[in-house]
Amino acid sequence: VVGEENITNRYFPETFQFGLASAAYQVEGGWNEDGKGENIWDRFLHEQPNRTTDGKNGDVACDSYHKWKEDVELLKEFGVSVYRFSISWARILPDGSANRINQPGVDYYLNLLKELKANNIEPLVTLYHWDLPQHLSELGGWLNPQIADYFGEYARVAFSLFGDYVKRWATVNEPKSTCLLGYGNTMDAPGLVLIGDGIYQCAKIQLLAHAKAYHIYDKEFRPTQKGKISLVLDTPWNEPISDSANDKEAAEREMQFGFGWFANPVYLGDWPDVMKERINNRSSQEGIGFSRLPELSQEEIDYINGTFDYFGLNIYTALLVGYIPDDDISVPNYWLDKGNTLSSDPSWPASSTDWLHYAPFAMRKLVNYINDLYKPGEIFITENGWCDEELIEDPDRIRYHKGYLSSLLDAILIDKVNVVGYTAWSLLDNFEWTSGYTQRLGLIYVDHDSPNRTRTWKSSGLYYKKVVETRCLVDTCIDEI
Ligand code: PNW
Repeated sequence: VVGEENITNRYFPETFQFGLASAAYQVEGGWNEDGKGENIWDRFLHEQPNRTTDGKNGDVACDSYHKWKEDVELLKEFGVSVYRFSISWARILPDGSANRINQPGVDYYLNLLKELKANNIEPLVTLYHWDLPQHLSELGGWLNPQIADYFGEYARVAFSLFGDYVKRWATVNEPKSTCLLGYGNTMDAPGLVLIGDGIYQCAKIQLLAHAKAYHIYDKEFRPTQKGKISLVLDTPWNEPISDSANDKEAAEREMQFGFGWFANPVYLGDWPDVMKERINNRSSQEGIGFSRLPELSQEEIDYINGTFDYFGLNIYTALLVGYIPDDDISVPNYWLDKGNTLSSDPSWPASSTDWLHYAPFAMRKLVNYINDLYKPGEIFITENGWCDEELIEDPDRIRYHKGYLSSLLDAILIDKVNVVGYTAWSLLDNFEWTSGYTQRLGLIYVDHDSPNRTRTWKSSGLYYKKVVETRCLVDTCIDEI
């Protein structure tokens, strides 16, 4: 299989950090316990249970709100040095506003952070993994520019309460997913369909929110806490479907619309040119007197540009991208703005979910692309994982992590890209958004029918534990230890 030629006895550098990742709504449960406020996912799924495949929600999830000690125990058994988790905004600020702090929620995260510290596991803390406080959604959510101010206040509270424990922060997780799935189609909360305009406003406001949190950290906390802060972006690797100039250009445009949309303002300044041109042109052809892509003023460009200390990357898969003519102006729509056909190669093994295929070369190509174009200094792989249905013996997940980690090793050892860590998605089989509990990405199996949410090691978990211990991917060098 492509990418597996080089799986030999090579070692990850001593300083490379292995870890596991999760997110609050997907694991915590305790949705209304001890003063937690309601968030958009609580509201979305309580009102419309049919949004998920199995009709289930995150009310209990993996019950990590009660089982956090057991989670840390598992992390310790893995031997990992980093755990990526997210804070539930409404658990510490029930209305989203810093005027009311919920102490039991704060204590939950302090307990978790102290337990991690006692076990020598560093936290990588995400401030926003999609669970906006419901009150803020009623103010317009990510369409209201003032949400960036609320986010800044929330970030300040988090830095001051938890910052002594946290050396690596992520502000927002996958703003593209928040905007496209939450505001562009009915997939995610809050379930709005503003695919031609709202999604672009959402993007701008999330970038301003990220930048606000970055500047607050930079000025008020960095001098004493000395941590790093960035945001987490995701993209598949976009491979042209043929060698034709049109398809190559389409693949690059796909990167610009799907990744540069957020990466360019933060790492280079301003939206990608191709987005500005196409959306402006199409807006005027549609009869709109301004671009649906809101302009970034010079002041906003300067405020957002450079707000990173590393590059947080979620990478799962690859796509084949093909050119289609840009002549359909029937409706204002992101997918038409971008153009392109997307498909996957029949030779890439499929997972149980349609968007995810085994394409390990994607890892090496993408980290090189980022390193060359954005020059972030350091890259941290914040998510990478495989999806199946209900397996404890899961050889395909072993193949996945082995293949992608080998591809990453090529980038580190051969291409000299500075990738400093990897948190596999995910520690546990958790609430997989609109797939409910039917799609599983954990390295630890969770019995979601047992009141205890019993955790069981999968064969992939045992494999990853070996990798962490030996810093190597195959038995031949595992034997050398
Ligand atoms: C991630 N893609 O989203 C999310 O951050 C997690 O919360 C989620 O559980 C995980 O994926 C698995 O779905 C992505 O198509 C979904 O490249 C799709 C892609 C990337 C990220």
